[in-house]
Amino acid sequence: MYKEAWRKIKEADRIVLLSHIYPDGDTIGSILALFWVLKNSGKRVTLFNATKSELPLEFKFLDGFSKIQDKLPNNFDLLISCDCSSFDRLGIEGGDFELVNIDHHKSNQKFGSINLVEPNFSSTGLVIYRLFEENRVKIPKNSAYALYTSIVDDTGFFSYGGVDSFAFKTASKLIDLGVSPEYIARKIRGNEPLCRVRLRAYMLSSFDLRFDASVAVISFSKEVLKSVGATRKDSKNIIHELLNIANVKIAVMLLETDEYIKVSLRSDENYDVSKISELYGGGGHKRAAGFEVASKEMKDVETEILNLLSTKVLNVE
Ligand SMILES: [Mn+2]
Repeated sequence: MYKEAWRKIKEADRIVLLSHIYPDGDTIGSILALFWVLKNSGKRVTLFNATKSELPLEFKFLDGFSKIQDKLPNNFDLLISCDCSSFDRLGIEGGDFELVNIDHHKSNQKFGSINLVEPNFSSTGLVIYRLFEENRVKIPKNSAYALYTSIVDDTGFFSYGGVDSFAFKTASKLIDLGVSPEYIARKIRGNEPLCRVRLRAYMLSSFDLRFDASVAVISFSKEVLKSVGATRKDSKNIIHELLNIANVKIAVMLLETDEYIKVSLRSDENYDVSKISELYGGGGHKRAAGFEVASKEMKDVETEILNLLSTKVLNVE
């Protein structure tokens, strides 16, 4: 598969690299890592994200970040999607085109003409790394920085479930290529926007505990988001802090937007929250999953999710 995917990519001249809507460091790092390799080999490459205003700015230190645009070129030979579990996460219209789908979500819907999906890898950056390695592609320093960012962002700096020796070995090889782990950690963690800090302060003073304090829940209404000046992107990964509380097994975050309620779930190793996201057509992993619910009140969604968690995940009597 890795050889076939690379052959397909080499045949194309005009290539668009697609990251998913409401992007994270994995999808951004993956497209930027591919970007420099393809650009250096003379391809015409476009970096695409459909929700440009939601780009997390802590990744702006990566070379090429400012080239990410929300318009597709009129003509192209090939699309490559990175870290997207379903076609609608790309934010583009369907059409008659070739698409290489590179991902690591077990819920991936294999919507590409070629699907390079590794559900046991902890980030898509690792799939890109394997693609380069299998095809003996030399990795330039700016791509190495992007891949290292993918790896650390999707593993919470090597601390979430799914981290294995492959993640560490790859990180080690990227360090040998010149990556500074200290620089990347400082750029990502030391650039927290004030609105995010305020959103966290609200969360820590307002969350609820349920089921003998095994589930922590936080809801961010539109009013709350507005009062601290935060948007959806500022809530990214914020609920890990609730999962860190002693005894908490599952953390739930609800976030209200004009169109829907966004639900994020995190759990410890004994609970599979992807069971819930599957019921809503969402995606994710065993310990980190998410989905959106339209046309319902936030309070009702919360009650519904807590009921489902108690019967399907916690198995509370
Ligand atoms: Mn990912």
